[in-house]
Amino acid sequence: MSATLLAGVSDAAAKTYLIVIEQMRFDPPVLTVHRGDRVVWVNRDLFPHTASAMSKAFDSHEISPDASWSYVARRPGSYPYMCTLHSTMRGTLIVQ
Ligand SMILES: [Cu+2]
Repeated sequence: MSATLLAGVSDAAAKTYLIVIEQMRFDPPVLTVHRGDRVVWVNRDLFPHTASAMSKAFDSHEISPDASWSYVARRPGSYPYMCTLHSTMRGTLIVQ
């Protein structure tokens, strides 16, 4: 396989990242991804949470216990987000 083809494969390889919601926290609280990557929030608490960008760029709405919500990051930027049900729960998604 040529170097050009290898580079092409590498560029196309979007990754998937997991953010665990547990004990009223987003873990990790700050996550940096690249454009095209997928971010999955999984709720391991016994009650619903949301991952809602302050800018409204994304909003999971309620994620039930043991459920997850995924989002493909398309636009570069820094996106602070919160749980609209528990205003102390904050995180930041950084898209490069
Ligand atoms: Cu919450």
